[in-house]
Amino acid sequence: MLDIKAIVFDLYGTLFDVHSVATACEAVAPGRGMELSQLWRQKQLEYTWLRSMMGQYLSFEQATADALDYCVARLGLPADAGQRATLCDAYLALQPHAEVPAALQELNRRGIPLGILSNGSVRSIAAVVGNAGLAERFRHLLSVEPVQVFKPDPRVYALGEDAFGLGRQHILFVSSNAWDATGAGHFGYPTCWVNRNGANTFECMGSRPTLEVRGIDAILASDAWRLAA
Ligand code: 2OP
Repeated sequence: MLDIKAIVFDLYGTLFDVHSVATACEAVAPGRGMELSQLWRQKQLEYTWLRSMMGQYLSFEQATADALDYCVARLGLPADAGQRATLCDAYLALQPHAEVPAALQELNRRGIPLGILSNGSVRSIAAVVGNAGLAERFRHLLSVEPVQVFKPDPRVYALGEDAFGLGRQHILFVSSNAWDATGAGHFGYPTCWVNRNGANTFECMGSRPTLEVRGIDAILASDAWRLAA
């Protein structure tokens, strides 16, 4: 039985719906808003992986803006600088997934220390969490900025151990991004994959998450671990 003393959440996609920006995308690409949002998210992640491998760190926000420039060109969209800035700003006001606020409140009630560990900058993480009124739910908001490299580099995941002062075996890492849960599991965290879209497979890289759920509320009911502050 795993003795979980803290829970660390990925931000984008896990707690917050990155496709909240699809509405703003629709204004720039009528009828292609979700297509733009999905291509934008994939290219954003690709750019973080490439930047880490190149040893050329820059902010997640810059990677997001660069990815948008790619999408505008790739899809042939007439988006001027102002429209692109408006779209990037939408990433600062993402909606939490429906079950998230109540689940976080219940975890707080049980006294489980919570954190966020994200590729986002310190400023962006604070903006997204603050705009949703959820800042007080977390003991730590952790950005990759101090280590100047993106997930799934192990140096990023180590930030969670350092912040909570706990061994990784006592920290549950929660992500809806299978690649992120794979990286966290490789680092040594027990992992919970939030399979929000009902994907029919996890990553095929030789490991499985400790638990697969459809929403973070299922963390509370799982018998895979004991939750004890
Ligand atoms: C994160 O929040 C990009 O979803 C990833 O770190």
